[in-house]
Amino acid sequence: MSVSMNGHARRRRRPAYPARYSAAGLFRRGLSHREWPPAWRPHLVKSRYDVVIVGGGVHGLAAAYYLAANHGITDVAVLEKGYIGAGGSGRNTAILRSNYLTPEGVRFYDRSVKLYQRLATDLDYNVMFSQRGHLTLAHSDASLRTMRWRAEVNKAEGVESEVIEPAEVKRLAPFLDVSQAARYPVLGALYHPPGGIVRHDAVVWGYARGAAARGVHIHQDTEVTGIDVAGGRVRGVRTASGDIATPVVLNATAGWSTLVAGMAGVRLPITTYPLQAAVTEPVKPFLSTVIVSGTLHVYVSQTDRGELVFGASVDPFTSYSMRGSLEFVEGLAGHVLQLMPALAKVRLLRQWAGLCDMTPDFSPIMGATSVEGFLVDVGWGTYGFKAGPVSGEAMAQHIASGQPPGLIAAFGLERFAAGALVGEKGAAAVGH
Ligand code: PYC
Repeated sequence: MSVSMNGHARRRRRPAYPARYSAAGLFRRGLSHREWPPAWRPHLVKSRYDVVIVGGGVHGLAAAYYLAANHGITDVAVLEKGYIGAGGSGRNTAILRSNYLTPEGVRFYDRSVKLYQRLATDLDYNVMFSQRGHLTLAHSDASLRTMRWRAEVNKAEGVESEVIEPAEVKRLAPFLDVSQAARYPVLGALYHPPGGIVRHDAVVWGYARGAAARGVHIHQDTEVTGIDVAGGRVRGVRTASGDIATPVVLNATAGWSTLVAGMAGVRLPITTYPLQAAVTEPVKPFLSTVIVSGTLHVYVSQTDRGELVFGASVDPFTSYSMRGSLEFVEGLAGHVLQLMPALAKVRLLRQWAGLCDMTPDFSPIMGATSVEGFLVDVGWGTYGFKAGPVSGEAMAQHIASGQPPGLIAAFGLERFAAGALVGEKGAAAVGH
């Protein structure tokens, strides 16, 4: 049993998965040539829901899943203007870590890593989380100092991180040039064994399937065009598929978070920048950790298929454009070759961009707003994907209980007026 928004006890629904995924099931379907049923069924948009979530990325879908799974709140619609995972959730470089700088950040992202560790089992969906370790390289005394600081905060919060010497870096990543002859010699690194990579589209589909199995309606191609507010509280949303009455709207968008909040008359201290990434052709496995260099503005990991996935810092201008640029790949290639000269002949396959909503302190904005019933889970900058599970869990708890859980209390919108910022820039994967 759990308690609903209006205080009534509800019985938790057992998930009615369309099909359980298992090795035996795979074998049986292979033999019988029977198709797998769809992961979830489409529904008509209803004229009323208990909760409407704007944004069908990992944050919105995770919130819907935990509302249903943890609190028995299933009369929930997720509205996505494109297809699920079309925004930041499908455009990030799928890196997970919790080696942040502030105690609030470390605790928060550590909970996310823990949820990711059991996500495949919870969702009955293989999200391919590989905890292969995460190395942030230091090329200057100043970055070594910040890494020691991060390592101490991490340890104090029970998160495994330590500063290691160049010889140990070389042992973990033999292809790195750690010689003193390098243009930016490696002086050490912050080593974070729990960090790794996950299959980002699987995370999105797994949450969508799990939420839908518990009664959540997922509406793709359903753009929110307006939010109705009267008497200081939210009343509903308008979409191209019809108006929806609801007492609770969660803005879980990235890139468009200020525009969606603006529909409810809420202003957010956010500016939006494109962040570009690229992937190479597959090569033999040689890189077993995630490597980040803030000085060289590059991070790289190798997928299970052998491709190298690269990213850099955000573009140096605000924009809603999601187009790749030649400047990005030229800069990226130069920096990658300084770190790993052996990659000179590897070809890029594809490049793309996503949108990052940057806040003044590089921490998210989560919780209530001045409009009653209108909540936000926004401002993720370059950290959004890794926070998906914990944000969904926390926002679901907030909606169910009417109070922000302690884990997100520091991330409220009111902190900007109160001057209680949570400075997390020092934990950014690359310079901004
Ligand atoms: O914060 O680890 C990170 C990250 C990687 C890519 C973008 N952000």
